[in-house]
Amino acid sequence: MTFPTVEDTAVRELIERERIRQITGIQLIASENFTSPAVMRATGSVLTNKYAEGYPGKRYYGGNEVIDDVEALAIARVKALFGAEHANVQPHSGANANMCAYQALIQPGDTVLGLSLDHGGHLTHGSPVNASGRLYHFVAYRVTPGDERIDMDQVRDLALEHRPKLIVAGTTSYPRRIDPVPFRAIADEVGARFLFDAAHIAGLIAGGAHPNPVPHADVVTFTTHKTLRGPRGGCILSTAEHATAIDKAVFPGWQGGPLEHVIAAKAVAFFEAAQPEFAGYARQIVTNASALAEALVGQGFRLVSGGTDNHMMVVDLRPFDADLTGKQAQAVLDLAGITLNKNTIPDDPRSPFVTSGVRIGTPSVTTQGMGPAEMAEIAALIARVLRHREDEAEIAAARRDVGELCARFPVYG
Ligand code: DSN
Repeated sequence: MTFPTVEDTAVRELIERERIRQITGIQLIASENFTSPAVMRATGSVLTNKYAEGYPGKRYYGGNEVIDDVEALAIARVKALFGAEHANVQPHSGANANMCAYQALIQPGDTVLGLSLDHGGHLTHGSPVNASGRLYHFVAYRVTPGDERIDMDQVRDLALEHRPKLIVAGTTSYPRRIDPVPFRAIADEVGARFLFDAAHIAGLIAGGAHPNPVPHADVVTFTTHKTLRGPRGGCILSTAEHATAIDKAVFPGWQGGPLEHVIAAKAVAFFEAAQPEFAGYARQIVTNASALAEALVGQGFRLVSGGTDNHMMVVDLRPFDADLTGKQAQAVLDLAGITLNKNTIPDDPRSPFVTSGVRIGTPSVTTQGMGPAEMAEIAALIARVLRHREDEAEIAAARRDVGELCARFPVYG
């Protein structure tokens, strides 16, 4: 054995500090979750040692007979979970999955319709600072000024005007249900492909709490670590028609060696999401989000679009306190052990680094076993900290209450 005998205590201590931060604070970032010990075991396994460029049965390295079985198992499980004809489980992230999907479906310079980043879309839906916006000609649809929801008439008008080759649905900070059917109809009307980015809601779809876009979309991309509660990573589902193009776009198109330890952990997560209790978990995420939304409104906050149908809400802080920015709210709530992220609201007068809003999600607290009663407690804690944001003693008292709440719901036993 030639491993060092001296232990790297610095990293061990940092991991322990982060573990304590996670379990003693309220985790409300809509794109995060607590993954299971089984998922973490797979992620930390010897599979990290193996190179496996290629696909099961077609590798560029020897010794992949076990790895082939791991990847084939992950593929079979995710296809069954979502009813997909084809799956690629290799994308390292959701951003990679989207870039691979674009490469498979369209050519550089082609026109694509996607939701504007500042109205809830993702960087990879054509932001000019992202490769998607540099490689492709994105035209943005936006939420309406009135009800702050995606307006399918506007999507259709833009599609008829710009004749995109691809229409992208799916969001990163949009609190409402997205129906894939009208998107498919518009794509068919203008001869476009249809990509659904299900990164945020993959777990809600797997649990039957939101409509499944797989029967309607050419390609569905998602991340495995958000509501789906798996390891950090991405995945692409497609019709059989696009299978070869998707696989070529992932490898050798965008990636080299796949992370087979993460793919094994994805397989574990797909297994867990297929268990009957996962449907209850997915429903509870949505129930908790509704309860938290209602309680926040009761505390004087305005919610973008008036509420939520999914796992998240976007809070417009201005009616609560016109001077309070999202940046300040995030920072002071961090001091109280409440973790969320600043977020632009539609047509935000403040910059994305400052913002007038915050985004709040319920996947993590639901994994901990919290329910509507705790959502009311959390809303009261958020309002208390923000009302007394200059008062160190009050923030410290709230921090203690946060710790007590979390201690009642120990996520890892
Ligand atoms: N960063 C993710 C989120 O928080 O929604 C999207 O990639």
